[in-house]
Amino acid sequence: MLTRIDHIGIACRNLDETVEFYRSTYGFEVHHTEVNEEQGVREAMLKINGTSDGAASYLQLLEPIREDSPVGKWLAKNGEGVHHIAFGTADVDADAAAIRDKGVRVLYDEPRTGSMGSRITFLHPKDCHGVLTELVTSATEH
Ligand code: CMX
Ligand code: CO
Repeated sequence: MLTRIDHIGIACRNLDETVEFYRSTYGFEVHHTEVNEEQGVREAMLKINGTSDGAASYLQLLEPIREDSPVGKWLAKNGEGVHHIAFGTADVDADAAAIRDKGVRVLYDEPRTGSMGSRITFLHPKDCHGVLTELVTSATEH
């Protein structure tokens, strides 16, 4: 079951400048940063609020480390902005399988590693009314 908005993914050209915008404009602080080589991004997670199940909601700021990565390609075409939304679930495997059975393309056969040791998969935006949609089980939940 999808129980929360885990994060909103935002594509940016310069992670440090974008982090500073969110800090100075809204007061959001960086909770975690990492490079995810497989996804081709350098990223910062800004924690917005904790939830009762031990997980949380974040903004995920994403700077591409390769032009041919999903975020690099998207930035070249669209410029900076909202890249994807991510729903949180305690069981990404079960939810991905159930959604695949409804005819929506799930991009990975098995969930891959996302921010902070989470397990993630994606639904094709063309099957989701134009929204690239991620499913996340946080490390605290698996
Ligand atoms: N939101 C909405 N539509 C998108 C999109 C996005 N983020 N990215 C691509 N599309 C659309 C394109 O506009 C294009 O539409 P048209 O054919 O109408 O022009 C179509 O999808 C194909 O786009 P493309 O540029 O040719 O890109 P690809 O097909 O090579 O890749 C996708 C698209 C979704 C398969 C790829 O972006 C992907 O695998 N995404 C999942 C991984 C990811 O995004 N990782 C970064 C985030 C990591 C994290 O969150 O931790
Ligand atoms: Co994400």
